[in-house]
Amino acid sequence: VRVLVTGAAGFVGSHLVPALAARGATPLATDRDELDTTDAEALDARLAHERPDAVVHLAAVSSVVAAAREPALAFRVNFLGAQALLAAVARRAPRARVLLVGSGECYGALPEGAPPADERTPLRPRSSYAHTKAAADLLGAAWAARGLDVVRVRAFSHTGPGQPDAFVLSGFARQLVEIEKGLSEPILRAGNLDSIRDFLDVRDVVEAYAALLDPRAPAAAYNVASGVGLRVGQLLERLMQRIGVRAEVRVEAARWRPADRSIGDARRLRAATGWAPRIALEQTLASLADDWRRRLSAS
Ligand code: A2R
Repeated sequence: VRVLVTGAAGFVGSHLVPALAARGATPLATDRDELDTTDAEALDARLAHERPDAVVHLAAVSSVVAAAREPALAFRVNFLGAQALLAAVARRAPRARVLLVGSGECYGALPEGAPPADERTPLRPRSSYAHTKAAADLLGAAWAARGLDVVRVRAFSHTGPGQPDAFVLSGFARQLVEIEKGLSEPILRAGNLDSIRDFLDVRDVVEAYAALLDPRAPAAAYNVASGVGLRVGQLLERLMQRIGVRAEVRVEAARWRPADRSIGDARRLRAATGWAPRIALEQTLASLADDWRRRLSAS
């Protein structure tokens, strides 16, 4: 199976490409320099040339903060990029399965006491990032209704080795390892620690994506989630214990967003593919710490 991956040089792509190869697939990895997904002609030519069996669309403005800073760019890449990709697939590889990678953020904040969001939960996106991803999800549904084999993934938070420090747990791990190495004062800068998040290890997430490429999994929307919500502050506490450093936590206005609650129900994914997360949170936190120790010694 030949799988074209957009945004393959990013965080998830760098885990997905080897995972696909390990399963015996042939990943056709493209990064932004060789395939700009906002360039409809380039996409069309690439699809015509490769005629892949499947496409995993990762290319995106992937951070909530970056999308808030430049919403028009985020729409161009996340929504118009998805449109250009789906149109090119429809023309050039109409039987290919397309995994449109979206976000659990498209459900917005779960009310206190509400169960984890399943795929029938209404989309109530609250940030520019979530708006672009919810719009791309609806667009994917429209193309599916016209007969394209589109799987809409709604991935909740994920982390692991290689993640940029703009993402919360990776940013905490970097700061704590800097303190451990004596590179900075024992002060940890954070945003709102009261948000509830559902975290998976990126290595479990890419296994879910690989499983969803199996044509026996019905084309639909799928949450990729652990089903467990934890306070960001509690995650930070566990990371401090894991790394073995204490720091004074300073909540900074620039990082602060109102607290919200995001937890996903992935029973549909489990039923369709047999997927289950394998990596315990403690192992993810340990990998993040080791990765930052490596990255900071290299630099
Ligand atoms: O912005 P860069 O230079 O880091 O490149 C990113 C790339 N990208 C693009 N690729 C092609 N054409 C574009 N117009 C374009 N704009 C950005 O997509 C980056 O290499 C990749 C996305 O990777 P990350 O930012 O590391 O995101 P991550 O965490 O791997 O997330 C993958 C997907 C995204 O759709 C997220 O929104 C979703 O999972 O959660």
